Amino acid sequence: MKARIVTFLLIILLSPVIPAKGDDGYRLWLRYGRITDRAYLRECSKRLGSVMVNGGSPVLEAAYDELVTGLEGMTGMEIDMVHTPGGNWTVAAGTLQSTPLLASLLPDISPGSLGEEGYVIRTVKSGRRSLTLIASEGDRGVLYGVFHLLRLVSMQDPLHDLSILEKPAVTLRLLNHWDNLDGSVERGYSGCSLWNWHLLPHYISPRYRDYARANASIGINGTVLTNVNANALVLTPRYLAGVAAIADVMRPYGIKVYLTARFSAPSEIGGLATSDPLDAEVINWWRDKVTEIYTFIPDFGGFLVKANSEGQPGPQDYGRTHADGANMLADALAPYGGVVMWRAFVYDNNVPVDRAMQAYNEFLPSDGSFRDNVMLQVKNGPVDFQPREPFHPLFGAMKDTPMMMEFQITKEYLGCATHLVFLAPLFEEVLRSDTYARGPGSEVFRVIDGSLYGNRLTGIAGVANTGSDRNWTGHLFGQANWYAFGRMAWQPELSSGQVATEWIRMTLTHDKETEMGIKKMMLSSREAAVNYMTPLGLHHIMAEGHHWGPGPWVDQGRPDWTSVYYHRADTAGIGFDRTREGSTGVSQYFHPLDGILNDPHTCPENLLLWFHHLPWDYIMRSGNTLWDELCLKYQEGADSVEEYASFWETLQGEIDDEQYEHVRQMLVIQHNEAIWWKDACLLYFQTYSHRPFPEGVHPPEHDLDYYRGLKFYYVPGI
Ligand code: GCV
Repeated sequence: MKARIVTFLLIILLSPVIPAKGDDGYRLWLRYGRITDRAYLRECSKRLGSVMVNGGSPVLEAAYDELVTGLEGMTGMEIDMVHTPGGNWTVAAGTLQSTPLLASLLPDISPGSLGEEGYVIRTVKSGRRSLTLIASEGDRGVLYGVFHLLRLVSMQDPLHDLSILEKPAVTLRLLNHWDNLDGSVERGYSGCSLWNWHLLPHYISPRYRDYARANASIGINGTVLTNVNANALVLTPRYLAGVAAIADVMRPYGIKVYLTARFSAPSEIGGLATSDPLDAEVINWWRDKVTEIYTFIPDFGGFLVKANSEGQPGPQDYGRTHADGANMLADALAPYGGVVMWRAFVYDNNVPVDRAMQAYNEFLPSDGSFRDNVMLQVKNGPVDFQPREPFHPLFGAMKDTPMMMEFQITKEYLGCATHLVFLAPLFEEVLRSDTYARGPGSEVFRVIDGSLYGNRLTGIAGVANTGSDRNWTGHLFGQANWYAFGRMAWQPELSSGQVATEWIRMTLTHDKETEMGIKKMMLSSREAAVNYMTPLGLHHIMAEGHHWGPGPWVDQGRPDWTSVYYHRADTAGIGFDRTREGSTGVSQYFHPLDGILNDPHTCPENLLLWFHHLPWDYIMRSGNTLWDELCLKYQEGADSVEEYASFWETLQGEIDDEQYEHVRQMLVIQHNEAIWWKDACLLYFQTYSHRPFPEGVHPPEHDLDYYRGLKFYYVPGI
């Protein structure tokens, strides 16, 4: 013991006072870098030096392993592992059932109050000893509690008088990978897929475990491994063996695997003449297939399905409804406890109705006709992950169907991985929007957590931004979006500011001033991107196909895939009229929101052109004309990025060199692209407004033909 104390003191004395250099970002927010604050280290040594472990399940083993690795990494102490309750320990982590001592020290925690995933972290006195307890009713809760304690240490938060009780607000917290079996990732900007199907199941990349650890640390408990534009081959034994191998790595971290089900699989790989969901042979095929899947993966989570959407097969190919299709799969999964997540992302250019209204029209009549193990997975907005959209009107409208939120963490429409855009403000804005479905206070997060209509099944999904890049997400700040998604899936009421603070301290710095500057940049970055891409409610004006860069002039091909369909600019004005006199889109929202949106004077200005077509000289609340305001917003967006780049340059020497240089270069690219967006869009819209740019707007470098003529090949993510 004496030797250990001496070693510890030596480590404290010899600890470097500046952070290590050359961080390639692989460790994400789980860096567990050495703490240099000596007072805090003394506190750690007093409170966290020896851990009582009890219980040997794989999940608990993973929890203890993480606790010891994390604490040893951050403090330099060698952590004592005590195996008997009577020993001289200071931290105990376990379930209330398997560790009676914990239950006796926490008498107020009644059975059933924490559940499998909830936990308490509490400081208690036992004689003269001060103990830190982490307890749950399930192994996964212990794991989450351990990660919470490690977060506190990593943030150097106080460790005394802890009294924390946490339970996830949402049951299924999933990443959706749009990863293809050939290793490419649809809308992926961080390298190739994490899943190496060529080597699976025989080679298990160490990344799989680190991916699982990262997800568990933020409460993610499921992963859909494959693209919604599905390949039926993943349901064949060759691939199922690989899925099982991944599931084995995920299991100790409380993560279930799910797959996308290609609706035409019975015909494609089953040799059947049809994939009609009401056909007896098809029903049997899926039953047998599901049974086979569970022999490979006994805790398989279920299927995510994109059907009759953007060319994917589905029940409507056979004259059946979405409910027929979803229920058939749900019946096959039900005996095993599996779920179906049926996507509501459906629209058809042959339907002469505003695309933003089609999913609502399609699904509302089927409310209540889905099996109990079906959830409807709905994108946050009614078009497609635009920089800003109103919330999807299906939230609140489907009273008898569990609704699952789908956010996009990968930045398909937000500058790919190149732009620094912190998405927590977007998530927060959507989750806190009031649907008014049951009067004021019917926020979207209450639909998602099931409290609005008392749904038993609840879920939230994020389209992943991970890939084979060494730092996982391409841009270092992309990690913050993965982090934010997990934290807000666990607790949808969490604020963007809280999430940003956590991520910055765990990933970049503990210096207060640096932290505040980075936080300010992160919290304003989504609005900046909206401003230089699609201000005032504009949407879907990006280049076609790859979706990178501006393309307001796109007018060829499927009308609902063009830009002119959405901005509707003409000499009279700009914007999509979704009022009661227009497409009537506003009427899909509850009262009084429908009326608020219907009137341009009450409609939030950041959604004005989503709901209204207005003249160029329409007077905005600022007193500017619409044209001038539009121009100034574009300029403001580009200026914000210039400020980020200048601010970042002041951080040289304050944060890790490698991280500094990586972000510095990315911000230069982002600034150039922000100017590109501004110039291309303003020159194009000027051909309709016939007005000069107001004072303060920098003149474009090139003419419109130049921007229209730019061609790009091999943009990633297609
Ligand atoms: C996976 C958009 C994207 C597609 C994506 C689709 C979807 O259309 O551009 O790449 O397909 O959404 O969410 O299904």
